[in-house]
Amino acid sequence: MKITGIELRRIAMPLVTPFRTSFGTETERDVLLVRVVTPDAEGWAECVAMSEPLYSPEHVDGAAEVLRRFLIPALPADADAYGAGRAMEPFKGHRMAKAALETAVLDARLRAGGQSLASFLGASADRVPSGVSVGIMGSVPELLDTVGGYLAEGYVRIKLKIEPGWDLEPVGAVRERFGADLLLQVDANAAYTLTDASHLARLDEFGLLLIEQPLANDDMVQHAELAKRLRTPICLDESIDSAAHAAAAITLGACSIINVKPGRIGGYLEARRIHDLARAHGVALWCGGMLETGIGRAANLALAAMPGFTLPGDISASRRYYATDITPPFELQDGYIGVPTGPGIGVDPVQDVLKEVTTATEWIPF
Ligand code: SMG
Ligand code: MG
Repeated sequence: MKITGIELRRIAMPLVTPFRTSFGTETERDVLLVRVVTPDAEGWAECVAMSEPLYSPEHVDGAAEVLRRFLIPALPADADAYGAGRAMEPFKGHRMAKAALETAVLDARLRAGGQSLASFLGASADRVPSGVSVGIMGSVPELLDTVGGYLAEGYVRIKLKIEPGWDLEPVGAVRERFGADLLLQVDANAAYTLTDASHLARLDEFGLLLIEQPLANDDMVQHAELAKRLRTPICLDESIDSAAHAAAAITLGACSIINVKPGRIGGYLEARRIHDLARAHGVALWCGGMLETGIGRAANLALAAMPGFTLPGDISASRRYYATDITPPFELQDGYIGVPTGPGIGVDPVQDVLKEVTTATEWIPF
């Protein structure tokens, strides 16, 4: 069935609590939603680009511009997700924008065919263990309270955001307070350089699952060098833009674990390629998060249910981020979140809520 049009919709979602990382503080998520309309189904996707290019080179206004000016005009009206990928390939970069369009097409096609995204991807689990990412706080007691609260809710793994000046002390305090069995990891969002290697090696004593993206995104060789100097396994996030990057990182020894974010790498088809590659090389995977609404969260749950996703990811319950989500909320049950089973991503926006948070819409007819 031919695509009749595509809607770009901007929504403003206040976070329940500010989220501070080494690159900035988020208080509100400015989200671009893509809705692909065909006569027999509509597909939804969420672009993970943030309002400023601080996590990655993309930002949400730029993603909207690239979609309306280049990607959507290049899309054949009868394209499936593979066709969408091919049509967008000539345009360099802009993987977050591409991922949103490809995923919305994929969702529309899967809904039309009655197949769930989880089944399409080859998911093997019906629920996934849930971790939570904890921002940089004003003090260690505040951090301990926050972590204690999340553990009481049932989260099975804690990730602490770190930066120079907020690393050994908070990590040591969390380890001491919550014990050796706590699954604990850290994420630096590229805040260090290789000259910090001996400092970062002091994290080894805390028995972390991994250290995520300690160095800059293009420091692939430096990460390989750092890996030789740390006992803590290195996980890459910002450095992995594609399956080709994943292959390079694995070959170089730059990481032994990958944080897969479909939005960052251009979509779920590329995520599945990384899954197959990593699995063949014995590299562990987990699914990251970009403070998604229920639309992005639903799709990530399908991915995280694939067999190569062997570590708990950053897919937390909706209420960790939003008081009211635009879909029925995802809830934690014994530390797990259920994988949607309906066609496509398996969830629909709640129209009243969606209307309330919408700041702009744009209809692009085919
Ligand atoms: O969705 O739970 C989430 C956020 C997880 O820490 C998280 N994401 O580098 O992994 C990461 C960050 C990127 C977004 S920070 C605003
Ligand atoms: Mg990260």
